[in-house]
Amino acid sequence: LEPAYAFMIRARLPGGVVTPAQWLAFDAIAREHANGTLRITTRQTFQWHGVIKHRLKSTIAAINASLVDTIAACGDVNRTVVSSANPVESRAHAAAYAWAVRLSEHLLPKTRAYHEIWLDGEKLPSSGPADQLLPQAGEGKPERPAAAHASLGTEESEPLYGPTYLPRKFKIGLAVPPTNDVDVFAQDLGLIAVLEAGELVGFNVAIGGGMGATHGDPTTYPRLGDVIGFVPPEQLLSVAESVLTTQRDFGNRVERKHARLKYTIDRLGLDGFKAEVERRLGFTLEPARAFHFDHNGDRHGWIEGEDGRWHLTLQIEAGRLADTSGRPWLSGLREIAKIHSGDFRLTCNQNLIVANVAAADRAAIDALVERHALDGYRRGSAIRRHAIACVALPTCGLAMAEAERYLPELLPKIETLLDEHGLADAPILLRLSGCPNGCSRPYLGEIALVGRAPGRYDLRLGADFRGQRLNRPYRENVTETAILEALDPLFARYAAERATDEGFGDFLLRAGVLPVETPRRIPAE
Ligand code: SRM
Ligand code: SF4
Repeated sequence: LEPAYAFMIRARLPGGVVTPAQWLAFDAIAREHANGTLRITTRQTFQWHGVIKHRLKSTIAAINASLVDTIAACGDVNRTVVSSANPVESRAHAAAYAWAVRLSEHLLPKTRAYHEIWLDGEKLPSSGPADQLLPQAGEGKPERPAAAHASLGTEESEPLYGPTYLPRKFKIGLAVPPTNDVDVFAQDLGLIAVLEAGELVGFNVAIGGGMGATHGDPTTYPRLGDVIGFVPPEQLLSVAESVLTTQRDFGNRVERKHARLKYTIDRLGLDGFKAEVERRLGFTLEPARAFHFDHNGDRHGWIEGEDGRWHLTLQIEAGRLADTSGRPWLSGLREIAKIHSGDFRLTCNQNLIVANVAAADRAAIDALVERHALDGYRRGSAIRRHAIACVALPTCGLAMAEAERYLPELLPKIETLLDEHGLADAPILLRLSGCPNGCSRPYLGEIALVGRAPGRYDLRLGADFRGQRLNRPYRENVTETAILEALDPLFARYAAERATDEGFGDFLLRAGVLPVETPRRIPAE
C-alpha cells in the first residue's frame, strides 16, 4: 500500500485574471480535490495544496477544463508572467496585461509532453479572458495569436529551450508606473511600461533581479534588476527571447546555486551580457526612458476606473482563502463569483481585486463582503494591509521557520507596538519568509523576517516602499522577543523624528540607523 502522498499544484495564470466561472471551478477543485483552500501566490496565481497523488491527473484535467493550465508554472522555464494588477488606470494597463499573456504564451514549452502525460493528449480548445484582451493587429500592436492555447503541445522538440531547458527558473514581470505592485526589480526580466498620453509606447527593460539566497553562503545574494534600455512593443518578444536564450547558453549549469540570471550577469558583467543580447537581436536597445514608482503595494477598497467601472481590492491575509472560524472567505468569494459579471484579479501582494463592477452592482458585492468578513481592509492597521508571508510550514519542504501561520500571531504584537507610538496608520511594508529563498520577496520589505530555524529569524530593515532598494541585515538568528525589542526603539524614533510622508525604511537610512550606501546586491550573511 502506497502512502497518501500529497502534492501542490500551481496554475499558470499570466496577469492573474480569473473569470467568475473559472473562480467557481477553482473553488470546487479546492474543496473536492485539495485541502479546501485556495492560495493566492506572490506571483498572482493560485496554488492548491494537499492534492493526493492518485488525484493529480483528474485535478489537472479539471483545471484545464476551466481553460487554465499548469504548464511551466514550475520548473526551469519561463514561469507565470506577472503584470500590474490594477485594472483602473487606462487602456495601457489592459495592453500591459495582454503583453503578459503574449509573453507567457510565446515562451511556453512547445512539446506534447504535458498533454500526453496529464490530458491524454488532448489540447485546450481556446483561451480564457486574456485572449479577449490581446492587442489586435493594425493597432500598431502585435497580432492576436489564432487562439492563445491552440499552438501548445504540437512540437516534437523544444524550439526555444532545446533538450536541456534553462539552467534555472526564469521570471518576467510587467509594471505600470507609478505602481510597482509586481516588484519589477525582483524579476529576471522586468518590464516597466512607458506611457505617453495614456498610451503604451514600450517598456524599459530591467534584467537580473532575483531574491533567493542561502544562509551562510556569501556567493548567493538577492539582487535588483538593472535597467538596460527601452524597447518598443513590436520588439518585445525578440528582446525577451534574446535575454532568455543568452541565459540559456551562458547560465551556470554546474552549480545550481549560481544558475539564476543574476549570477550570469555578474559573471559576464552587465555590459557583456547586454552586448550578447544585442548581438542576438541584431540591434542596440534605445536608451531607457524616465520612470517613477510611488509604491509597490496594493490600493485597497473601491476605485473607479476611467470607464466608470469599479474595482474592489480586498486584503487576503497571506493569500489564503479558506473557511475558518469567523472568516468564511472561501464561501464568501464563491457567493461573489455567483453574482459577479466582471472578473477577479489576483495581485502579487497576495490580495484580490473584484474587478469591473458596474456602479449598480457595488451594493450587492459590499453586502457579501461584509457578510463573509472580507471587509478587513476597512478596519485593519496599515501594516496589516500590506504584509505578505510565504507559505512555509507545513507544506513547504524548504521551510526553516513558520511564515504564513506565524503572520497572524506576529501582527497583533507589532500593531501593539505601533499603537503605543501613535503609528497605527503608518504604512510599513512587512514581509515574512520561512527561509532565505525569499518567496515573499522579503529583501524588499521595510521590515522583513527571514527564517533560520523554528522560532528564529533574521531581522532585516530598510527597504523603501517602492521595490527599488534592498533592505539590510539588522539582527541575525533572533527570537520574537528580540525582534520586538529591536523594533520598539526604532518605532519610537520614527514617530518622533520622521519627516512628512517619510517611509520607515527611508527614515532608518536618513537617521543613520542603517548604512545609507545601497548595496546593489547583498551577500547573504
Ligand atoms: Fe518560491 C521554491 C512557494 C514565489 C523564490 N517556492 C518554492 C517552493 C516550490 C518550495 C520547493 O521548491 O520545494 C515553495 C512551495 C511552498 C508551498 O508549500 O506551496 C514556493 N514561491 C512560493 C509561493 C507560493 C510563495 C507564496 O507564499 O506565495 C510563490 C509562488 C509563485 C508562483 O505563483 O509562481 C513563490 N519564490 C517566489 C518568489 C517571488 C517572486 O517570484 O516574485 C521568489 C523570489 C524571486 C526569485 O525567484 O528570485 C521565490 N522559491 C524561490 C526559491 C529560490 C530561487 C533562487 O533563485 O534561489 C525557491 C527554491 C528553489 O528554486 O530551489 C522556491
Ligand atoms: Fe518555502 Fe522558503 Fe519559499 Fe517560504 S521562502 S515558501 S519557506 S521556499
